[in-house]
Amino acid sequence: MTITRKWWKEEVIYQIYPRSFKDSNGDGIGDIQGIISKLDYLSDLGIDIVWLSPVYRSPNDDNGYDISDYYDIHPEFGTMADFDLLLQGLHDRGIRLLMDLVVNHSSDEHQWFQESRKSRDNPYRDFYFWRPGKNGGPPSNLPSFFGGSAWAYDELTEEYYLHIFTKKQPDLNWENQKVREEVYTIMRFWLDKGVDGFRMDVIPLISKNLDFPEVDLSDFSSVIHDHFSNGPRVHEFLQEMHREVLHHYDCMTVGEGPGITMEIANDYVGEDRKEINMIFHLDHMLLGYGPQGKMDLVPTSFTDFKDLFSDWYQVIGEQGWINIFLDNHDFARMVSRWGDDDQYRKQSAKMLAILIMTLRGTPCIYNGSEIGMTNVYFDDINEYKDVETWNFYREHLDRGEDPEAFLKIVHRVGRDNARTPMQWDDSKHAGFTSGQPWIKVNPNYSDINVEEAQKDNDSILKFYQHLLSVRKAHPTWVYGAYASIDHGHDQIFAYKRWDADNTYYIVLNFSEKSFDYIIPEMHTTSRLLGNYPKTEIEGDAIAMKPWEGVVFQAESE
Ligand code: ISL
Ligand code: CA
Repeated sequence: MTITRKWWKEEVIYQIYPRSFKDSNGDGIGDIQGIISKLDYLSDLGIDIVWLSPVYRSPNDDNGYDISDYYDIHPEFGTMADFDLLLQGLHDRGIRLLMDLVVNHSSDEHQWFQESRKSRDNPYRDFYFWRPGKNGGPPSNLPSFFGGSAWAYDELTEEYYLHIFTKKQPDLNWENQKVREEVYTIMRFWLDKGVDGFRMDVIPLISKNLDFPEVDLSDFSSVIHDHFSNGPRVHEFLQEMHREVLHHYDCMTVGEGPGITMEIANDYVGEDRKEINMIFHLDHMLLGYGPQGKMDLVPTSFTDFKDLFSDWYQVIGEQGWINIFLDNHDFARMVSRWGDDDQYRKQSAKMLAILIMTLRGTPCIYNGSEIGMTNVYFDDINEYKDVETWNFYREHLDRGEDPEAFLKIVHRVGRDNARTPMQWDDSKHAGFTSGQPWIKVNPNYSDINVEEAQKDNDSILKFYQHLLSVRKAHPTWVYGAYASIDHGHDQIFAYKRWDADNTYYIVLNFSEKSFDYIIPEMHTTSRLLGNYPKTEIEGDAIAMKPWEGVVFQAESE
């Protein structure tokens, strides 16, 4: 079998978090007109596809991942006319647009839920999961992702409804065919407008185990695997969605979600499955999260990190497809997490960019990481806005634990690390807004910003531009085979990508150490690119510099 060629395997995605990208009217909130004002920036960067985090009408409990009207634009972001202009502006530049499809749950302010809660016999009752309580408490001990119970009591009808995320994100009942039809109608509406596909939020969660049994709370990740994800009808639903909607359009789909493990990934993305095209699996992103999740960090090793990339490559094979990414709006900034956000920020951000662009999978760049934006280290909890951070904070205080210790964890894993405003220049609030930003700008904006990066030929931004254009000219990076080299090495991540015509050796130093390194089994090569002006080679050995990353191309043998 050979890999089928598809545009969505070759192109590069750029994720925009609209609230924090660019504010056009001074209210401190990024908006669609703001994005429109930066279209040439996106085009110059060389990306091919924009994934837009939700811009639908929303009470904004979870920054737009709680939708109250799937056919309307949130007034803070603009109007449908603005949206149409954005879509046109992107298409004019040859850039595609992916919408974020958040249909595991809606907002509790969605009209469906407003009806549903009215009475036990309301026609919309079965759009959600309502259950009677048990022994004076919730129907089961199922925990929510963001702390507390996944069940909320509604006095009006004296029953509980299910919410895997916040109370304001009730889970939609996909067992109900009317719900599925509503979702398909929403999808057609956006595809008919001309959008090019969807990123599907927590897609493995849409089918539930209807028994809602008691669960073992000592290990949250097994609750995800055993109870939230990959429910009994998930593949049936996705195949129906494909048949009813996707199949009729030239579009792409990427499923996000906790619980899609490598053992079952091809059930979602295998070509013969007719479900979705690719997934954002979270294995490397959840690395180091302990039994109680992200607030319970445990040590991991560099080999664990490398193993994941190699193992995923093996299991996906030529059947399916995945995304390659190191950050998004739910996690730390990649340079802070896997690189060095201090002395070697530039080198390590570029080295990580090489990794993203040279593994097999569709790369995704999160806005701001192309200029090496870092985590934010606020020392006052009140500067944080994320509902997840606040829910965990309250629980932490309830347990009588130290608030300072909590802040330290947030500095590492808080989602707001990735949600501070995009840093455009060194003017007040980084040129993001002329008003007061909804969340504080990272104080390092005077050094780290787009304007600065555009002036500096050696910037991270320029390096991304270069890498993206090189990737376009080297299809082996897209389709070629992969093999890890010297896998046990403590600092080096080295691998080979090849096909019948070309071979590349990629060698990445994940440390600030300098040392001589010989790439085992490397044949005659020339250096194609790297994150230092030049790579020092003596005999067979490379004098690796801190966080150095190099791509060698084998000369034809
Ligand atoms: O953020 C996480 C952990 O802190 C992830 O586990 C995250 O909850 C999970 O990947 C689901 O994320 C998606 O759905 C959520 C939303 O809050 C996230 O922003 C979104 O990416 C609920 O819609
Ligand atoms: Ca605005």
